[in-house]
This record gives sequence, C-alpha cells and structure tokens, in this order.
Amino acid sequence: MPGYLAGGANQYFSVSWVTPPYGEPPMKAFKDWNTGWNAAHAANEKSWEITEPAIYYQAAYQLLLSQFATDVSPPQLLAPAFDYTKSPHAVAFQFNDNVAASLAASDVTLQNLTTGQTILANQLTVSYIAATNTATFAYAAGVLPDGNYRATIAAAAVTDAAGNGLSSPITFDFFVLSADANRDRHVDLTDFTTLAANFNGTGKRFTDGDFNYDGTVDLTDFTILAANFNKSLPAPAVATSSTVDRTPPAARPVPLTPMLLSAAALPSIPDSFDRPDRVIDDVTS
Ligand SMILES: [Ca+2]
Ligand SMILES: [Ca+2]
Ligand SMILES: [Ca+2]
Repeated sequence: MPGYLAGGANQYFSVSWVTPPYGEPPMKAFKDWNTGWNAAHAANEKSWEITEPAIYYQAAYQLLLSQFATDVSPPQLLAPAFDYTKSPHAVAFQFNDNVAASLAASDVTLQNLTTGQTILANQLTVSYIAATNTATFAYAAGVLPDGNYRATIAAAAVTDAAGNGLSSPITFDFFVLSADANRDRHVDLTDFTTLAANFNGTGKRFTDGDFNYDGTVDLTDFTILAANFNKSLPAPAVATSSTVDRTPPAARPVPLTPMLLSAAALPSIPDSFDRPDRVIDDVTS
C-alpha cells in the first residue's frame, strides 16, 4: 500500500532479561536468536517483537506524504440540473472538486435546438457555491424562450486547483415550455386547471401556474397560458430511434383556445376563477 508506514523492531521488548533488545533505543532494539522455553527463568522467551503502525503514526505520515503528492484526478460532474422554478432560469453543474477559479460565463454554450439560436455568453452570469462545488449559469434576462436546449461545456474549460481538466465534455439537455405547469411538454387543460385552482393565490410557483415568477397567479399568467395553449414541444429526435411524437399538435384538442383568448380580454375574468370547477364545466361542455 503506498504511503503505508511499516512497523519495526520493538524498543519496548518485554523479555527484560535479554538485553539488548530490552531497554535499547529503536535502532538497537533487535537481536537475532531463536529460543522457546527458558528453563532458568521458567518462561517463554520471545525472540521477536515488532511495533505495528498505529493511527497516530500512520495518519501523520499520510499527511506528510500528501504535502508532496500532486492531484492528477480530473474533476467529475456529479449532477447537472435545469431550474425552471425560479427566474432567472439557470443551469447548474455540481462537481466533485473545486473548479471555481476556472469558471467564466463563456464556459457553457447554451443552444436552443428548436430555433437554432445560441444564447450568448454575455447573456449569462456565472456563480459558484463552494460548499457544494456547484456552478450555476443564469440567463440574465430571466425566462428562456421556449425550446429544447443543449448546454455544453468543453473539457478544458473547467479545471480544478491543480489544473486538471474534465475527462470529457459535458452535454446536458433540458427544455423550456412556458405555461407547461406540469412539465409534460404540452400546454393543455391540465395546466389550465392548475392555474384555475391557484387563481388569485400568492406564494405560488411555476408548477402552480405562476408563469411569470412574481409569486402570484393572476391574469398575467392566464394570458401567458392562453398565448401558449395547445402548444407542444416534442423531445428532440434521437438518432438511434425511429420513434416519433405520438401526439402531434394538430391532433390535440383545440376548442379551448378561442374561449381562453376571448376570456383573457375580459376584465371580469379573475372573479370567475374563484370557482375553478365552474370554469372547467364551462370549458368542457
Ligand atoms: Ca473556464
Ligand atoms: Ca402540461
Ligand atoms: Ca404570476
């Protein structure tokens, strides 16, 4: 085992009538003989005793070695995440080592695969939580445009304190679909029902229908939902699969759209949302 501190001759040799090794310092606490029962002393005569390394030797020795050892391990990505629950939207990457000094907003490339647009680095801000080694890239403007996204980080862009880069580039896919409260890639009656159930509520989140992230579910969020109603965002096609989206937008129910759009224009709409069951009855009948 590298760095294992070996034991050695025991200066505290227990057979007191054999000197040396008894009573000698470590470098002289050794004698080569082979004896069993000693009749004169009526006792067994141990011919060899060693000192075993104990934790108080070993730990200190390992610490000493560590001062000379070099970190050659590449930092590893533990968990990527996209946080749609807050504005600004942000992608976060947790590493197993401190990579703070190497980070810049330009390290991540954020591409909207749906539109082909790339979010420019000057639209991102980077922050770092040292306690968890988590780098967060936030979209300064707040809410990302709808689309399937791919975040990539080049292997050399992120290094630990010893200068080790990642062993491979990072690729992380996620999606943004405004008003999709339950994150099923469709804006439909389910999301509308959630919004209706939380209408006029405060302390709300995106998943409650607070689509503009102001904490309240109100007409502004309703308008966002109405504008996106019946919109679907299929997952990007995977090269190895011939699977296609089985619920094309055209096949999804549409009758709510005119009602929502016209209702959104009515100033009295918030009151009618006090009874979400009534609203849904209207919608489905
Ligand atoms: Ca960098
Ligand atoms: Ca949905
Ligand atoms: Ca809101």
